Amino acid sequence: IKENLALPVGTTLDRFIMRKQEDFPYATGELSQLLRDIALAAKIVNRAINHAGLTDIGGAYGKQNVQGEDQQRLDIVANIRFIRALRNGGEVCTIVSEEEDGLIQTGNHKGRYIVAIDPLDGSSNIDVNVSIGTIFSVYRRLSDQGADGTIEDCLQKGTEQVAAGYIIYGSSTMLVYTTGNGVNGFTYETSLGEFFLSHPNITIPAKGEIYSVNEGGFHHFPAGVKDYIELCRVRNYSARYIGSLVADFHRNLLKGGIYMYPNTQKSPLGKLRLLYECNALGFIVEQAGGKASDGKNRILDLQPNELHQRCPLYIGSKEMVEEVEALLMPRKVKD
Ligand code: P6P
Repeated sequence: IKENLALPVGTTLDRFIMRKQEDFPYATGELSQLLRDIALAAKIVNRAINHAGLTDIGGAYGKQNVQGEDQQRLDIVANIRFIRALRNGGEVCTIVSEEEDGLIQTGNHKGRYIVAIDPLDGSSNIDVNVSIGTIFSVYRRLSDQGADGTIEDCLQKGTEQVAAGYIIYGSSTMLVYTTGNGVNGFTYETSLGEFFLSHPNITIPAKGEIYSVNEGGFHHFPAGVKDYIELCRVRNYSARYIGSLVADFHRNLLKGGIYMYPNTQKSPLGKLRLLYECNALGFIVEQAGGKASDGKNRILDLQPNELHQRCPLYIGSKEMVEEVEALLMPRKVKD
């Protein structure tokens, strides 16, 4: 299938989605419609972000989300926009959002899909004009159509994803996604209101010379991570950490590199969320030839037990992730 996917750069997202749907004989178009719904919301959120400096939409909202994080006004706007687009699209029965404690039932009882989403990750960077992103993950429901989706529908392993992607609102706005057949990137042309294929068949180099980690936590990291960071320094790798997961991930995906958010004593499972951050980026990175691990296990194999559970994340170039995993293996005590 990959061969005939070589659509020319400049193909619109719509045409690309239609073409990929043709390659799946039993596709009914519902997933295609879902992807269009996400792209629509992305255009609306992009406009809100670009005007944040000029409208009073920036800054803190004065409330905290279920994570205990100060909600930014744009977090709320993005959350509302993606939920509304998915509800109106009709394909999604239930949504898990970083901004909401429990399941969001759309009322689309015939909807066959579940979406887990971080509507605006890294939003504390908005007021300082640093790139931010939306991360999403799509599952087929396990429960029968005709009612709300269930918690079991939402706690599926990452291997069960049917699609995953992110939008990066940066120097240009891009949508990068996979439906399990490679990774493709689309750049938004605001004057036309269209996403155009700009990065067909993205593959991540097997190794790179960029490492992304908050070295402020160095003394609290597991020994294997400290050893790996020391190796990166000795090898004169570039330390690049924007503090915005989507921006750090996107750069490493294109150039090669590793992003690490380790566990510490204070945060034994790290900070990042399995359902709508680690699983989505894990699916994408594997489809691009990379690797995503919690330090020991493949991220996509982890069985979620609760909606907002956290996990440590080591993600990026395959050989770099494997090197950290090796250093994190329990040391055989020399007898
Ligand atoms: P720290 C942003 O809050 C975020 O979830 C990711 O986007 C980012 O990579 C990470 O947290 C930054 O966390 O602890 O390094 O500030």
